[in-house]
Amino acid sequence: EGKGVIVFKNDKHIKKNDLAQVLLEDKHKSSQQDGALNPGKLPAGEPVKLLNASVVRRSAGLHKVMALDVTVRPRDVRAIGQFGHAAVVPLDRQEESRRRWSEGYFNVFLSEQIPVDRAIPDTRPPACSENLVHDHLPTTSVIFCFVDEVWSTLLRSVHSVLNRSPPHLLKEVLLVDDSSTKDYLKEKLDVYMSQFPKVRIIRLKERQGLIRARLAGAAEAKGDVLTFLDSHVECNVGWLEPLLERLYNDRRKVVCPVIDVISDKDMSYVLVDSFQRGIFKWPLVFGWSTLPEDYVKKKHMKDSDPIRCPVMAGGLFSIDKKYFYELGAYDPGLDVWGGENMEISFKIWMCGGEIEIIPCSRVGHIFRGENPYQFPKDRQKTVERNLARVAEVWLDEYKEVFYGYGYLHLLDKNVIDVGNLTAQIQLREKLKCKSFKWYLDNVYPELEAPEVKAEGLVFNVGTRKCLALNNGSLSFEICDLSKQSQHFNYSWVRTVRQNAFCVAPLGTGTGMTMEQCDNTKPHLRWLHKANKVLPEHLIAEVSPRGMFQRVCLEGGPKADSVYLKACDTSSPFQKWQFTHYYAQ
Ligand code: UD2
Ligand code: MN
Repeated sequence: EGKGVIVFKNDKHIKKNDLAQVLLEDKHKSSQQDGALNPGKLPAGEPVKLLNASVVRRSAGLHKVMALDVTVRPRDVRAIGQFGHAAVVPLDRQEESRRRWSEGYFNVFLSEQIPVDRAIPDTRPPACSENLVHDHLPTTSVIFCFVDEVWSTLLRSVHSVLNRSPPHLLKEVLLVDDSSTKDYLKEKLDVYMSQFPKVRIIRLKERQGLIRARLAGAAEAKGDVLTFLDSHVECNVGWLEPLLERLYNDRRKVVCPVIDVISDKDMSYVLVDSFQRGIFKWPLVFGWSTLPEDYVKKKHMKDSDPIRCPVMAGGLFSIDKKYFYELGAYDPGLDVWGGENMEISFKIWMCGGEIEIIPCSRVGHIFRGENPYQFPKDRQKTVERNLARVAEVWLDEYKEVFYGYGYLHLLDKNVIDVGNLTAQIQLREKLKCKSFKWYLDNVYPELEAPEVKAEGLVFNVGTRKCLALNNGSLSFEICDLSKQSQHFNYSWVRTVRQNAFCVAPLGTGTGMTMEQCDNTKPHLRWLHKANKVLPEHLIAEVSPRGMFQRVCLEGGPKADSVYLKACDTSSPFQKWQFTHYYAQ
């Protein structure tokens, strides 16, 4: 005992082990110097316990996660929303509360009534408070980007970080103002924040969007780790150390807290279900999904264990600063909002890193139905363009799945300009990142991602023959699976393809030709539904008599020919079947 010895009292984690003592070299030097609470401090005379080596990787410098929370015993216990309880709008203020909803697309009125440093329930799994972390963890810069954020939520976000982070680990709080238009976010904010030496405000002269705003924050950051947060959050007790601990043990891990829910309606702080991970569905739509029960069982997972995530939600995560730049940070060509979570997630996994949710770290977030700020350009077009950039750089052949699931129109060069991708593609090469197929097979095998919609022989019901490509021209042959000339793909972008060549119509009543495939050419697209095959660019064609007339692909009953003819549902010569269908 004495110098360099730390005592753990009532430590369940340690009690499990026969060896119940631990020696620490450098007893919380930094935390004491910084005036932080000393978690290991105990009344004199307690027995010294030793930790088993299997519990402590390094024999020294551990302490129990700090339960720093100056708000546990709040000054104003009767304030509304206190302890994360639901708040109620008085009858005579309901009209006002409704009116002010659109200031932030949540209950701005209630948010204003709730203390900026309210207490919230500790939603961590019970085991978390017993976990050990290293004394000398890397420091972090916490970066909040915001544009026209509501005053009360911005303040509550900052207070929650200041109140619940060990001071020696919190290098600074960077507020990146992405050219807000609201007056209160100017001088008033400067004055308010000047009471906190750790808070710095960075003002962007022009609206950059959250992606480039984060890059601006990162460029200014002095901490070892970057921790990004949305500007309407509440960090919970003990939120920071588990994140930093995980990075400290492996700097290629990118870690996210569990995102608890702050109700947009009554501002209550709500715990979310365990074992949730971030996933996406086509076309790159983020979502949450519960880990399959048998997976949890097989891996003997506890609710406090880190959860591997195919993609992160985007807003709240910690990453080693050097590693962030090694990965090439974000694609700076992404605008305003959206898609950057996909970009960084694919990049991390495919280029050697990992994404995890750390259940012992909890941060509440107000999920809002609408963005409470203006988009400089059309919102939908902005998000689509960002996603298309991500698809073009990271998805390899699977980008067709993305486009096929609802973004086909983006392939038309006149519709969207995704901008220059050279730097991003070069980065991927430089980092020697793995393929998207590798990512699907290894990180997200649950996702259904057939490369094509259908493939095999193209059988015509009327002729009972199959399409064949010989010397550049199409004809019918007796079906024969062993002949490669009879194998075609029906792709996600709806081309009928053999190798690099795609079936193209010459025009109504005429035959077919083969063209070099080019996904940007609408006339190479075929709608294949209910056995019919229709040339898409002719679907809306109007006949000379002004009648809406559809044309279908037909197989010649006598001659070995394929041509377009007015659709006739009863004709077997217009019925086509591929050997295998993977998706509709
Ligand atoms: C989610 C993420 C968000 C981001 C977004 C996709 C969470 C909790 N949130 O949407 O961080 O990844 O998906 O892009 O995972 N902002 C700016 N400039 C802008 C637009 C927004 O600074 O031009 C700020 C905004 O004030 C906020 C943050 O960026 O603090 C995220 O925006 P959001 O809250 O509207 O995004 P959210 O939560 O809907
Ligand atoms: Mn948000």
